[in-house]
Amino acid sequence: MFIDGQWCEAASGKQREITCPADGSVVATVAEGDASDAARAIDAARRAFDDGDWATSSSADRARLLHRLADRLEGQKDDVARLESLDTGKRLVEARIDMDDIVGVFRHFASLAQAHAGRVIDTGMPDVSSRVVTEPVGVCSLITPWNYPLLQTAWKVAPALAAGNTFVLKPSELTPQTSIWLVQALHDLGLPAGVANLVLGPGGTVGAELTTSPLVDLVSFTGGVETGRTIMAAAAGTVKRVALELGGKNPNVIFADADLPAAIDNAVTAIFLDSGQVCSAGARLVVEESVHDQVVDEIVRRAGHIRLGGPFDEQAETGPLISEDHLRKVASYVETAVQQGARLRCGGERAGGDLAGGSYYPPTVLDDCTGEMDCVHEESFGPVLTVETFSGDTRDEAEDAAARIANDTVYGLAGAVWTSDAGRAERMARRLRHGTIWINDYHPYVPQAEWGGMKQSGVGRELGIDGLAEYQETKHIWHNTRPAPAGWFAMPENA
Ligand code: TXE
Repeated sequence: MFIDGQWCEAASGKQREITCPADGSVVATVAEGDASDAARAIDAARRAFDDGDWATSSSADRARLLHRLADRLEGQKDDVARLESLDTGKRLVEARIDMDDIVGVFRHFASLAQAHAGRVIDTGMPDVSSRVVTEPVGVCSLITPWNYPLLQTAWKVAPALAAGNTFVLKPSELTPQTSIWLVQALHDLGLPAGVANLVLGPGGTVGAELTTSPLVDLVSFTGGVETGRTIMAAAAGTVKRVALELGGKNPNVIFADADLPAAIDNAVTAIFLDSGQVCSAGARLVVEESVHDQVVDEIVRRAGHIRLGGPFDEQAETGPLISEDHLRKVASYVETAVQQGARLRCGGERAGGDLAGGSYYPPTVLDDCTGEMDCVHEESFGPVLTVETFSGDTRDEAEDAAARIANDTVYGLAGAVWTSDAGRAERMARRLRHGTIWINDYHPYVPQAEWGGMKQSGVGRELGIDGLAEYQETKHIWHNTRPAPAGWFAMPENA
């Protein structure tokens, strides 16, 4: 762990083995901290914020640091991608793409750091200067999951540093290696001691301290909705600022008038990319009845040909699930779906043969799903596609039916609509209550655009311009350069 500019073991001396889910091999042994380690790290971050120079450093200096961090990652891309692949089991080629995205995220916030310095207000009073300035929020607890470990960390660390905050980072206990690389890189680049701290360990102890400590000002969390609720409640004790990204149950709506070859191919990627362990995965196919068979038969055929394999298997098209625990959860989700009446079209049983030693679950399609089934509402976070069908006698009825199904979820992270009718595309995009809508596409994102969820998918936004604002306080400074009595209350005589 890295606390106050020093690498250290856990106070308890405990350690944890990190295993690669592709084959169960041990790929690292790291410290396993507890609440006392988290408290030390928070103290260090607090001191660095209150007494150090970082919070008042120039935005140009902070931007320079982020650009140099991006340069370093570009130079070490293959090594860092390899660490990510070993921890997550994801294919090296995907981890490399993640690294390119991360470089883009650092550079985006480096440019933004200098672009939003506040604004001057025209009060109409010549003797008054009124301006709105931004300041860092303070000490930030950054809690990240295991599916895109360094990418999700970058979405938090980059704006936190760009805005002048100090932080304690707690990555998922399953995937710590690239966070270790990150804090070492920041240290090498001259970030003052105490600004970036890393504590490893479980959510129940380390995470709890990070979300309840009165010394923490902001908690930014990406993970499951249950944990998000716990964190929001924990942070309420001292009214911390919270930013939460809690996943989704994302509808991918295909109208009969869509470019079907493109829609089908993207529907396969939407759900099976990274074995469905993507918060914005297109896990709910919502398809117009007249093309249901054509679309679903082809998705099932394609799903059956997807090659599973480990990070360094060049033939593999997607990898394992993160852990045996997660595999059991996905398997039980599919079992419940079938019991509730969903029709299993492919997959549905863990992969055997050469893949039996890893946590592999094949692409799975559940057809004939309805809004009453748990599988349509709960996130499986695995390679499982549910299929719901809509129809309507008129254009408006079809759109109403599609929108009703697509919005019938407590989540609201992302969704897509496929149609060749531009008017319909625009109408649907506005009707869907999700934070990102793709029209005739699925999955791309850019760091310049905000990312985040409506409803129970979370609170706040990452990336874009708002992603920096999450880490900034706004202060209004009113300066009367010609002070005078207010004259509001009568001046008592002989006072
Ligand atoms: O996530 P957790 P888990 C969803 C997905 C998955 C489910 C559970 O549906 O099946 O969440 O996954 C830390 N206080 N997503 O159990 O528990 C934990 O140590 C503070 C969606 O792996 O949410 C880790 O660092 N922190 C998601 C982080 O929270 C706590 C990505 C995430 O773990 C804590 C991953 C506590 N009380 C899973 N308990 C997405 N939005 O992309 C745990 N943590």
